[in-house]
Order: sequence, then structure tokens, then C-alpha cells
Amino acid sequence: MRIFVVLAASLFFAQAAFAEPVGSPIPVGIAVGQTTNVALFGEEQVNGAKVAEKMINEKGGVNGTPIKLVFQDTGGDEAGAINAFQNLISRDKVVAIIGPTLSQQAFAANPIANQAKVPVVGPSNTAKGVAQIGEYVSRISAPMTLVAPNALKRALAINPNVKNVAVVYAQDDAFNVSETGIFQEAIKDQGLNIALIQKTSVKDTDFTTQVTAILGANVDMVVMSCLAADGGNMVKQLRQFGYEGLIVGGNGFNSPNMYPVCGKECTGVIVAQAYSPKADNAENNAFVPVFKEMFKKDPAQFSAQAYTSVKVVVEALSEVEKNSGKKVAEMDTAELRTALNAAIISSSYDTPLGEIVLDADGEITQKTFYVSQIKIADDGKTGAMELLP
Ligand code: LEU
Repeated sequence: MRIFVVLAASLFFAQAAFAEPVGSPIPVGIAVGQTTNVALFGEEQVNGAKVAEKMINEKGGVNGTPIKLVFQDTGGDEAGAINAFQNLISRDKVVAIIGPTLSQQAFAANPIANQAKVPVVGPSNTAKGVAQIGEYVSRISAPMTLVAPNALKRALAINPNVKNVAVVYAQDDAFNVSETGIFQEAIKDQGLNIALIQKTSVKDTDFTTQVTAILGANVDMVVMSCLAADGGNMVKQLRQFGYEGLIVGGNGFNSPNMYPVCGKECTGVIVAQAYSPKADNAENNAFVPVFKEMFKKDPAQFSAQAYTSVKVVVEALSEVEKNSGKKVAEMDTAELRTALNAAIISSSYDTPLGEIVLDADGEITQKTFYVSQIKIADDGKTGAMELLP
């Protein structure tokens, strides 16, 4: 009888433990740009990751063990990313790193994690070749290959008479250099003429030279590959100098944090997206209300992608426990990191982005993309990305 009571009690506590995680939390590194001009994106990424941590731990973490996100600011450059990665790897002993924000940073910092055999999940890196940096590198951010042509097609649906196009890109940023290549190819495939190409820097704030050249070329569309701060300022200056044609932006424009930078001049800008808060799938329907409750706004793409990255790591940790028959907490850090990487790649995941598949290279395949048009509210600071049909 006594044995029965003890058994029943321990079963009860085992159940309770599942709902309320116990044990030392599993450290997962988040290395994104929380300062500099990149903070416009980093803030969204931190928010998305925090929602994931809360939701996952409320559901029992990894089979009863909670996770703990360890944040390390990378700033906006390569040195900052390298430093953050080194701290997370050696000091904090994280099981995996989610980051960095920019591909430009990924090409510098990811080889360090790869060498140390620490899995890296890229939450927003869209340049060609990021997933291929090494065995331990994967990403959940789809490159622009599929997305860019979509954005152009929607732009042409708005104005079918477009013929001459100006292309702008930030020449000191790996992702923007990669993205403009894809845009330029898509422009030619649509039978349009690239009338001129203008180079900028992600550090620029004054675009008089480029805007003057564009106005002189009499184009009907400007296709821009920039980050949010520089891009937002350039859109503003293009409109203030009198450009009236279409503007198509790339992945760097996909942030509501750009709205206050360019104000009402952002209205009408067309942006390709890998996520919509309106997506109707079970994962997104669970994610959006919790995000809204925490941050009083809809999640942006970079928030949803950061959430997805944490979810991918946690599902893979569960997989490691299932395959090894061991609790993650009992595994040696190096053994765990290797097993975790193997579980992350070659798997599919249900996420707010829809179903995604990571191949053996860590490259993502995603099915659903969106194209939206920015609409700024009367306050000139807030706005929305309105889905184009
Ligand atoms: N997609 C960009 C990159 O790969 C980053 C994003 C936050 C604009 O660098």
C-alpha cells in the first residue's frame, strides 16, 4: 500500500514536472545586433526569441528541462559578431547560437563556431552561401532567389508600363550585394531595361548624388537593396526630390522599424516577405496572440524568424534526447553540440513561416512568400505592410 502511494505520488510529480520545467536550464545563445543601425532589426529579433522562450518553457521546455536564452549584442559589424560568438561558445557554453543578424557578420563569425563545432542557426541571413559556410551552419531565412521575382511581378501588376529601372545597392554589405544580383537578373527576365545602377553604403545618410542621378535617368521603377536605416533615408530623399515612380525594396526594408526613418515617404514601397502575421497556420495562430500580448503590436518578419530559430533548436534538442536516450543535461557539451547539429539539419519543422525543411547543408526550403506594400499612418511613424493580392 505504501509503495503504491509513493508510486502514485511520484507519477503525479513527474506529470507536474512536465508542465513546470525543472533542472538547470539549457543555454541557447542569441547573438544579434542590439546596438548600432542594425538594432532596428535586432530589437525585432530579441522580441521574437523572448516569445519563443516563454512559450516553450510554459510547455515544459525540452521534455521537462527549461531553456535559457543568453543574449550577446553583436553590434553591427564583424568584430562585434566574432566577439559575441566567442563569449557564447567559451564562457556561456551555449548548446547552439542563433545569429548573427547580417550575412556580412555571418561570413566572419560563423567559421569560428563551425571550427568549434557549435551549431549556428541563421535567423535572418539571406545572402547566397551562408548555409554553405560549414557543416555546423544552417539558416531558417530563405535567400531572395524566390522572393525577389515575386516582388517585381507585383510591382508590374501595379504599373504594367514600367520599362526603365534604376537599381540601388549598398556595396559594403554582403547580403545587399548578393540580393542586387538576384534583383538584376529578375529585372532582365521581366524584359525590363536597367537604365542605371547606383551604389551606396549602409553608413550613408545623404543620398543627393544617387537621387540626382536617378532623377536624371527618367526611370519608372527603383529597385533597392539596402538596410533599413540607410534605405529608409534614401526613400525619403527620393520622394522629397520629386521621384514619383515605383519603389521596390528587398529584405532590408522588411522592418516596421524603418517607418519612423522615412515617415510618410515610405507609403507605397513594395517589399517581398518570408512571413505574414496574417498567415493562417496552427503555429502562427499560437505565436501571434502571445507576441501581441507581450509587445502590443504584430510580429514582424524578423521576430517570427527569431521565434522559429529557437523553436528549431528546441525541437532538435528533443530529438537528441529521443535518439540518445539521455537527458541533454547529462550530456557532455561537445557531444551534445554535435548531436544537436545532426538533429537540426535534414529535418522539417512546422513554424509560423509555414512548414520549412532544412537540408543536409543546413539550407532552408520554404513554400510560402508574400509581397506587401507599406502604408504609413497619419502620425508619420507607425504603419502597416498591406499584403498585395
Ligand atoms: N537579410 C539580411 C542579411 O542577410 C539581414 C536583414 C536583417 C536585413 O544580411
